[in-house]
Amino acid sequence: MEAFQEILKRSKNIVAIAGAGLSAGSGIPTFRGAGGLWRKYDAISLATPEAFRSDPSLVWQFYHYRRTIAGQKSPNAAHYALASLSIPSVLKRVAPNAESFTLVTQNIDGLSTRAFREVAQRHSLSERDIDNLTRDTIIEMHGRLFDVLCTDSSCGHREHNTTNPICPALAGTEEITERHHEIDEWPAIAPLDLPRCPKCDALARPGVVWFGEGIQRTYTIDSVVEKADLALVVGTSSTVYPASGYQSIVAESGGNVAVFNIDDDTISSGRHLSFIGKCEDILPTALFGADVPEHPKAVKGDESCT
Ligand code: BJW
Ligand code: ZN
Repeated sequence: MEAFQEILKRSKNIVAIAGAGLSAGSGIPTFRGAGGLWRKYDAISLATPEAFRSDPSLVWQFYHYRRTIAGQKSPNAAHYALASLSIPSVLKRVAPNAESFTLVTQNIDGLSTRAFREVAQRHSLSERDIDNLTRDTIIEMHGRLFDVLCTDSSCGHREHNTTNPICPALAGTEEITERHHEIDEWPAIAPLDLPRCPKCDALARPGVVWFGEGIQRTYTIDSVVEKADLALVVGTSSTVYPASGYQSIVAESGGNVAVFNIDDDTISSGRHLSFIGKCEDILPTALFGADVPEHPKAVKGDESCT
């Protein structure tokens, strides 16, 4: 902990690379661990563009289920700790030499952005500053669960839509998805009854990044990772490219890497600090020592899900 805090004090450009473990403490399932989504559901049938082209009904049911879970959850102490670093005055306090902090999250649940908005409002930031800081300091590289995207590339309309259910035909299907992990047990919904683009009425799709698709804001991420001299790797198995490579890029350019994970298997070899345990328990103290900012709404550990 002391070594980490010394590193933090001299770091100039800090990047946090986050994965599903960041939201586990909020009760959102991870992908690969015990109870993970890819242990129950077949990723190739549900999280690829080919799957959506061949059966949009199945894919929409899976994402409706995920939207229903995420919509009921709240940020935890690890989300708030990272969110606080996006506030320039707080960053200066914990890392006096820091010129930048960026969170690159693989998570699509929107909890990091929600935590940041709450923290920023408590610091009395204007809505304009909140929007600018959100754009500059939080990158949701695998898209957003509550974004909806038109499938007609000549339209390309994307919008944020938190309505649940997003269309009447999906109402109640979350219970079938929860109970039946085999997709052949799920109902068939006609494409015309699935979400449609509000601009051109073409079929709409979830605004997330599936296997084989390019990630969001690649060039920005590359420049953030290339200049970083400290990477905080929080709750990711580091198995999915390109996020899996970011910590090595930082280490190879002489930067420091600190890993926060419940499992030491995910920690790659090489020079790094490791904090083994739940990030929602460890990260706030690692960053703020005895001065952890209060976050009255943070989810408590007993709601966690790994
Ligand atoms: C805790 C905790 C607590 C638990 N505290 N810790 C062959 C070789 C190499 C690469 C490829 C390949 N074939 C294809 C590829 C590329 C592919 C890829 O990497 N596949 C691998 C699986 C092999 N990548 C892509 O396709 C990406 N695009 C791309 O690369 O474009 C160019 C390209 C295309 C094709 C070929 C080559 C290049 C896009 C990836 C999109 C990933 N999409 C998903 C779904 C998004 C939408 C959705 O959510 O449904 O993103 S998959 C899923 O995995 C999701 C996650 O963001 C992502 C990463 O998982 P994450 O977050 O690490 O979760 P877990 O569950 O794996 O780990 C959780 C961790 O938390 C664990 O370590 C726990 O121990 C820990 N933990 N509780 C701290 N409380
Ligand atoms: Zn459209």
